[in-house]
Amino acid sequence: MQNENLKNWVSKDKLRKDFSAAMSAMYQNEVPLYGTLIELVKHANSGMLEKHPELKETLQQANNLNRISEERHGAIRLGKASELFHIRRLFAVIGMEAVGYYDLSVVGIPVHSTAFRPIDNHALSINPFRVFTSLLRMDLIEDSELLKEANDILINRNIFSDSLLSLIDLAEQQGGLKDDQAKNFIMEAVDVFRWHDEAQVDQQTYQRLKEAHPLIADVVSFKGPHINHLTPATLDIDEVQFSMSAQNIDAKAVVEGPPTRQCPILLRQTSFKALQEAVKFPNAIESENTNVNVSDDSVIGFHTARFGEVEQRGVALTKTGQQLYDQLLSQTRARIIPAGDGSNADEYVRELEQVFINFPDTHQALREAQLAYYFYSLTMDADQINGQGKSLEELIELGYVRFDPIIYEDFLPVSAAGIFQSNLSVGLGNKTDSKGRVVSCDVKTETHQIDFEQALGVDVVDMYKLYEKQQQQSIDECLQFFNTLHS
Ligand code: OOG
Ligand code: NI
Repeated sequence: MQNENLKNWVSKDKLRKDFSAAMSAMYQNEVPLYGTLIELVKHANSGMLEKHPELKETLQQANNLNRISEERHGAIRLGKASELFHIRRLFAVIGMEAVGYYDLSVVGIPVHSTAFRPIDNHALSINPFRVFTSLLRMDLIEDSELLKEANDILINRNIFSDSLLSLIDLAEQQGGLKDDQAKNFIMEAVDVFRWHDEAQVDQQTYQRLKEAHPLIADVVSFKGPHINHLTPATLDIDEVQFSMSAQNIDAKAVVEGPPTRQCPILLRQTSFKALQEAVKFPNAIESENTNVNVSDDSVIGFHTARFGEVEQRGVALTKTGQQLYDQLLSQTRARIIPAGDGSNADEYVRELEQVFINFPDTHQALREAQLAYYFYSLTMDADQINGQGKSLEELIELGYVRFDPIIYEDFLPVSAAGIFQSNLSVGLGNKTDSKGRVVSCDVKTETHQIDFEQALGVDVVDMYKLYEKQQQQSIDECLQFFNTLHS
């Protein structure tokens, strides 16, 4: 009976694929410019594959070619611990786990975050959909009256429907969902992230929340955690950045992350800026003591939060590699911080490129210095020799084993802060944010991780362990091949 049931579960990978597609369709509908961005990305990607057959081969070898056109991430912002707890359960149903902890308060943004994503190779190759998920740090609201007000609003907020919570319960109990349950689940889950053009606070409250921080207003004022952007992956981010401005799309002034390189590392990101959207606010005077009927008595205002982003992913770095990256980025930003209006963009890019000359830029050098992770596989010639007893290095030298970059699947706190800031129009270009906190890139991550994990209900997964394991497994498989073939 148990086995019979098992056969009927829709796989988590399929659920994630469907969810990601449904989210993309909803967002293209809500933000049509996102659809334009997808077209630009498709164009840039096919151009790149045509020009660089070797890139195509590399992607194919590491099982990453098919996912390119599907690949995307999104971002949401949550207001309270229980929301994070249930969001974790929701994403688990579609095979996504919380990986990494990012404390963005140290870069001037009052949130801490994780990325929900698939963690094993097979799942990643089918669909790598990720959601960068932030939880508001209410303890950073200094005004105690406003804090109480925000808390009261959030306590009463319920972002999950009862039927969605039941489906999550069911999936946990059964170990999966059947076809019709899966369809309902996707529909209900996507609904959580839908845009609501009616605020749940009056305009005065919205303004006060916004003055405390625009992010607080974005979370507390609305009925749900609207998806604030989706991000297709590109193989040529410079081309997409260029084509956005060629089409008069209001793009972010600089691409976040490392400079353009022969061997892309980590993650580069850019976006078109957030749109100004009309929002209905319930009328303030009446809402003091009555339940206002929003549709009858409302005020139109504006909110700026939703945008479209694009990303280019490169090789994952080891801790040593990440330290070198952090150090070079700090060095650059100690000299120049990109201004929000783009006025020093060229200068910033020149400085960044200059400083990053110190980051090796061939895969051979990156590998030898153990700065990056690689996926090892057999070449076509592998079965023609007796490689028994030979070391990995010898096998590479002889041309029987090849190595290809393991793609970075995670995020970068300083880049994330840059994305937040350019889309909230706060702080960027200053060394301090609106609260006078220093916007630097010396990221310390221990501080509030325990609180975050308590809210989440589990510990976050260590990304380095995942990359390490992936690399080691590929090495073991290669060596095993040579040691069993001729024994
Ligand atoms: C998240 C910003 C961070 C990224 O790609 O680094 C992010 C947000 O705006 O909520 O999505
Ligand atoms: Ni993003």
